[in-house]
Amino acid sequence: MKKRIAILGSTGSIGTQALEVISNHPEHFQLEVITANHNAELLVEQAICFIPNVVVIANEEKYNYVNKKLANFPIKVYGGQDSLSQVVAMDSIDIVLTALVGYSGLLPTIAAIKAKKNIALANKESMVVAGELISKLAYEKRVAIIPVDSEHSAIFQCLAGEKMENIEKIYLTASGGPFLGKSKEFLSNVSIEQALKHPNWEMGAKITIDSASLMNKGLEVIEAKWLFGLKHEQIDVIVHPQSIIHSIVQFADGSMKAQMGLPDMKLPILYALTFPGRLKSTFKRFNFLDYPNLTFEKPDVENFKNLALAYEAMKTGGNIPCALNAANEITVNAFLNRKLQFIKMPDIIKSTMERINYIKTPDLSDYVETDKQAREISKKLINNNINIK
Ligand code: MN3
Repeated sequence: MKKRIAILGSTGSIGTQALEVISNHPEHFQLEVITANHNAELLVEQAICFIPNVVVIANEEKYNYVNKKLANFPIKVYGGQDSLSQVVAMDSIDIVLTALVGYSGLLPTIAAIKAKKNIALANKESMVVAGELISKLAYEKRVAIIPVDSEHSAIFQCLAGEKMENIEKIYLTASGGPFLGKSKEFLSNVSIEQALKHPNWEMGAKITIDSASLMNKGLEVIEAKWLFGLKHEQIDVIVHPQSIIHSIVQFADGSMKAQMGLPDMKLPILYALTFPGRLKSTFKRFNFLDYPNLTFEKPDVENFKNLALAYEAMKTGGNIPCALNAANEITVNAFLNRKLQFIKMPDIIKSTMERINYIKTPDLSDYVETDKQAREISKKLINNNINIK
């Protein structure tokens, strides 16, 4: 039986790579649903190529365009953000790949879990914002959340056949991004173009900036806590600039397992879609002699404060990781629009975390409200260009 797949965010970096994976294995996968936020042209192109059952364009202004272009195809077209949460509940879906960017993935992810769909999770922000709620819900509904993030896929693969209580700790590897080893002076003057050049991974703009600021690793620490049910002291980050070891689990007896391979997101995507099985792929194989030196170093949390802020948010818990995420989305956007210096981003995030009302055990409406307020606070801080210590 073919696995029937919904891809939320099919026009992004993960979405397009997932379509590549699916088209390489037509005998195993069937595309049921694709969705996009703004990129109507690419969405139409993908729809004509794959003929899914349903297409959703979240931006309602582009609905007429998509609907007209697909009028002669046996494809249902829906528009609007709310449609995402509805289509994920369709009977004809086995697994939902959540490849949306940022907070926008939260409600559709929750809707998919409520409809008892297994999740291939590529939207780490939904776990950062509401990891406790999502993992509880997934447990109640007996739904598997299979990570697509390469580090978490690595941990997940290392844990096959293991008991969770035997995990001593995990090491999430970090490439260090384009500014690894750079001084504070250098970081004070970096341009958007410099920040968008990642040494190892080809990714969307938001995650590439997050990688440069180490916030991506911070978000991944929180994501790991909820995916694997870990205490914060069990999660460590180690910089590994070659991005060959994707992460490591250390067990109670001291044994360590690592998952390795050339950096290519298609591998964790394929694994998430085939778990617990594996399919043969033609991905380029690793050659040890091309990498005679795999190196490791400590992350620089002095110059890259975002990683420390994420640990702090995780330890405080409640709605603070949600505030961290919202503030980060606003500051990344401001940086990309040349309204905020790269080095100022952690100051805005820290101040937002301090200004938000702390809620220890938030429900979904508290998260929605926290996200809204944190965005307003961050925008104000950026606009006022307040001198923050
Ligand atoms: Mn990652």
